[in-house]
Amino acid sequence: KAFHVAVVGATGAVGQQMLKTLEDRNFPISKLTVLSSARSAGKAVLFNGQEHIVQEATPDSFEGVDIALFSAGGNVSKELAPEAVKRGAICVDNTSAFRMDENTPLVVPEVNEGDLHLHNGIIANPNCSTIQMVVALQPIFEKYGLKKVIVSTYQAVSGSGAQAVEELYEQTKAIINEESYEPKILPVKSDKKHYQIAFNAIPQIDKFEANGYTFEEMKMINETKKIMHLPELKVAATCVRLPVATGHSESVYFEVEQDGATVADIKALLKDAPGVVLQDDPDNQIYPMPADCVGKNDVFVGRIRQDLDEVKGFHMWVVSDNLLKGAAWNSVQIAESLIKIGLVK
Ligand code: 11C
Repeated sequence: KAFHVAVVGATGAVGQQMLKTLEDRNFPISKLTVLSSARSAGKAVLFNGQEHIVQEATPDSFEGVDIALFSAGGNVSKELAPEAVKRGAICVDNTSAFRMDENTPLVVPEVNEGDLHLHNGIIANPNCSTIQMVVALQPIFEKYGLKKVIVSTYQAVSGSGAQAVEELYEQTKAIINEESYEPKILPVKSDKKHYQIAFNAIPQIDKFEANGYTFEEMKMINETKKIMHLPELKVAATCVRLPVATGHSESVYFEVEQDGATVADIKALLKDAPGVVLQDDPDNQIYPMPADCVGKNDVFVGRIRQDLDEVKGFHMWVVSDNLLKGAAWNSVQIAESLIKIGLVK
């Protein structure tokens, strides 16, 4: 069986990767509808070598759509995902609009595919930095339990969209050529101040909440607990933007519950874990790096070490393509799971 698929936000950094991922997976599509906000309507996108003109998304755009993949910002999802559901579509939403809604499953197939059964028309796709961390933590949790997670991230600018990638390139060129370049996009386009990202590190991703954490940090904390069904898990996060175009990296410290876990045990678990590639051989300088992970769907893990003071504490380095497993691939993977389970009408 093939399905009428709509991609909302088709011209964006994630939307483009969604189209490519649908192509690469040979997803069973009978009809493709490409949609966007009014700003990008009229642009052309390519799918399987054919040009499709992007239409402005309206409630009626979803007539006859079976599966809608949303990545055009939270406001578009809030307004239009319920309209798509009313018209019989099942929606996979890659924005934060419904992630913490208790009636909406938040799904990473390697971790909680079963939650798809609880859907009410919308399935939320988690934040990119959360996804790659939980894929690596889940096999460890299943065998040894999990008490505490402390993560520091090293995030790529494409997480902030195509304009941020452009800013990194243009700013880097300008600085090398000793020309001036005024930062306009990063760390957060709509915030008061903007800072240089080229040759820099910015400890702000998304705006600040009243508690001193950023929204990105709170997403990692709250989404991890929801996806892993561990409301009591202790999680802390510090999220930092680096001048990397694509590929988020994370230094993850975790404490397990059971006694007796060793580095060799954890490596053995991760070697066979779904969606994980173990790259951990310090003697041969083998460890994951974003430049090697771009374009790949997996989560890459290395640098696994036992903490020197806490016997149940471990450190690991987790890298993944934020636009693929962090967004487009996880969304398409959810859609594939929905079909496999028989949840698409
Ligand atoms: C970033 N993680 O790297 C963000 C992008 O909630 O889907 C993804 C934002 C989201 O800036």
